[in-house]
Amino acid sequence: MNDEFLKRRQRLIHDIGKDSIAILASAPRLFRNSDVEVPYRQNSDFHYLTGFDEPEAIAVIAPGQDEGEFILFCREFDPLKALWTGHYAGTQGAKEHFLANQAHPIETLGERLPDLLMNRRRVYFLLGDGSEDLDKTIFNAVRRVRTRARTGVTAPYEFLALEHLLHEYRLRKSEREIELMDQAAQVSVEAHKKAMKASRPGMMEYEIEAVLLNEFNRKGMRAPAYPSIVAAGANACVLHYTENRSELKDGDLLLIDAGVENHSYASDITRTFPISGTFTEPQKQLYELVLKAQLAAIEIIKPGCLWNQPHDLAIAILTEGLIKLGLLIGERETLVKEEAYKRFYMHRTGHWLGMDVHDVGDYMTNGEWRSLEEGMVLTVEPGLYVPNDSDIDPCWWGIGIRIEDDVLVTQTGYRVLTAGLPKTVVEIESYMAG
Ligand SMILES: [Mn+2]
Repeated sequence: MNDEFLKRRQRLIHDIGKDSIAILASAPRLFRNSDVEVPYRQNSDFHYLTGFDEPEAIAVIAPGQDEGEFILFCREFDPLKALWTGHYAGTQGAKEHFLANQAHPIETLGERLPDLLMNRRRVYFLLGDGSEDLDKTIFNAVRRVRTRARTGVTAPYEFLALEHLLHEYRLRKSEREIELMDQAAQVSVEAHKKAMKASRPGMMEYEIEAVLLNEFNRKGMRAPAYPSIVAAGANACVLHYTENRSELKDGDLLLIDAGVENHSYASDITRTFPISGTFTEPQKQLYELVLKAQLAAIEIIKPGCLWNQPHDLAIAILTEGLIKLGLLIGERETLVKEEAYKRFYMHRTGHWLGMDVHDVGDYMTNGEWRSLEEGMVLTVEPGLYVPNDSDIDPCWWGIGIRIEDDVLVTQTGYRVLTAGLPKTVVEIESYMAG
């Protein structure tokens, strides 16, 4: 993996050039309460360039720097501290295990930075990533370089958003990244299968959440990529429902939106299935409509397909189906134009997927929807959510359905990373009965 981090830094060095420097900070440690920490998760951009997953670190990429181009400022190793917190790299480890050309104690950043900034024109740094301390340190260092002007030294005068470059890199996944995402997908598929099998009337949503988390943990992937949504019945109509405290009732559907993270790479799956193991007629009709939209949206994915095409296709199919079921009245084109479907389908059909569950990368470039390219990964997740409104036939009330898979754009089309999880009505019913 070190090769890959090295390659990424070399790419950045090539792209920003010798008169530039890039500086980024590790994610801060977060506290849940008093001195209890939230499990540490490295900043995705920092991880992408360094693989160094410790807090209190600053990475400097300095093209052409004599003593080496990758400089890591980190916590100096202290055996007494390690007794409490466990092992960490220290400056020696940063060089040995993370290929830093130079490593210095984090406390020395302020005094060393002016020399690194000297005679460079541009500074690339992450804008708005919350590391205000680093912003201050950078600008202080620039001021100090300016005071040396009379010795012929020049200070940087262009400050650019590093993420603009990095997020383009991150959008196209390497083979190794796809491998990590495949592993995450497989574990999430297995967890969803177990949850499907375990569900029965009378259980609580949190018990099903426990089944998911158990499977994640058992596979050594200890963090979900986002809080799991386990939503029975009408709870499914709350898009970001994470309370997970209701009872699973006979005759209702259960919507599960959950995925694990593997070495910083996310998976993101949603399935909706009947708690009793059998769909009612109205549930089945809506389910098959969402499935039809999802399969059609996936089917058109290939290089050159525009970002919004799967979404537009899903909307057309859902609107058409809602008219047939009597949930919308009117002509398809008009209803699509008026966005009448938004009453039942209010979110987009997908998002980039990568280190962040809603991954980075522009969806539009030069005012146009972006073309999909080989190596990009996106979710396809249409849904329908029917409110308990008096003008709607009560047989549909409170039904919430979403079906979501993770899709890799390949050279000629697509590959569903999350395949192998029951999805059709027949597959789900027979799997739950088996
Ligand atoms: Mn998603």
